[in-house]
Amino acid sequence: MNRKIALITGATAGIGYETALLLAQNNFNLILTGRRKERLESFKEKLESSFSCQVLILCFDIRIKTDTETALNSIPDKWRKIDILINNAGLAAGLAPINSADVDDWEAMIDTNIKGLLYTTRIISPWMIERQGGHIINISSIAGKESYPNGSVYCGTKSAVSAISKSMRIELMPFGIKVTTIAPGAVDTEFSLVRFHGDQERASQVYNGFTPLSGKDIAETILFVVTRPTHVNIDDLLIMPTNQASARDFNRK
Ligand code: NDP
Ligand code: 8X3
Repeated sequence: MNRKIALITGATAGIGYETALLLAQNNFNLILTGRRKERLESFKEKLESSFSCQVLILCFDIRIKTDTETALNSIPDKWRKIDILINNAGLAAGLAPINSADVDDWEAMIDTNIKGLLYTTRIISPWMIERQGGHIINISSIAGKESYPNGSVYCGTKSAVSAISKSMRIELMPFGIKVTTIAPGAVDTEFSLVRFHGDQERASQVYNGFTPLSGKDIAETILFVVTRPTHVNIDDLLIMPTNQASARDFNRK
């Protein structure tokens, strides 16, 4: 395989989906993960027929260590030359204060956003070290830079992603491996629908009165980041809608 290989976690929707689409258009082969098997299968078919790239799909729940290990260790040898790992799978669950939030929501966020990212990186990074190269992109959030009320655990997980990412960068630098943290503001994906447990009405209110980022905006940023020359590492990127100036400041019309 002459094309570069990118592994994207959480490619069935939103940022991961749009990034897969754009990387396929730009001559990457892809390893795509997520829990929704039918989406992965139809996406693979679409990408392979539209862009003549090769796509390997892995269906697993990233919260479950053994499932993640089994799926990633099943990657055939010819696919293990992973050039780019995009740790994207993640979620917010609920928006509630510390005294009444649902503990199951907290566990889902911690297990997905922090532990899933760690399980994945623990398996893929040694393969990159062996090849003395690669690029890991960790999707954090504005919520990792600024905590907001009712978001303690989501903000905590994204703050953890940024902190882990900084250590990774230092640890992996001697092996020629790049590490980039990308922190988006509001992106209109399935994110809010998931956060509000399927409440469409509440989810749509999040983006009322301003134009949010799209998954494609983040995909284009990722494409820029992964196509810099070998000596350039984009370390830490905050990307916001024009009408969002902080986690809580929006200019809504
Ligand atoms: P979406 O809900 O649209 O997509 C989330 C993706 O993560 C899906 O492909 C989903 O796949 C996957 N995923 C979630 N939980 C699991 C799990 N347990 N196991 C495997 N895969 C999982 O959201 P976004 O695209 O917006 O989110 C992508 C990342 O961007 C997240 O880390 C999020 O925190 C971050 N982010 C989002 C922002 C936003 O405003 N949208 C802003 C800043 C950061 P499936 O359900 O098939 O398993
Ligand atoms: C998603 C953006 O502001 O809802 O990470 O936390 S926010």
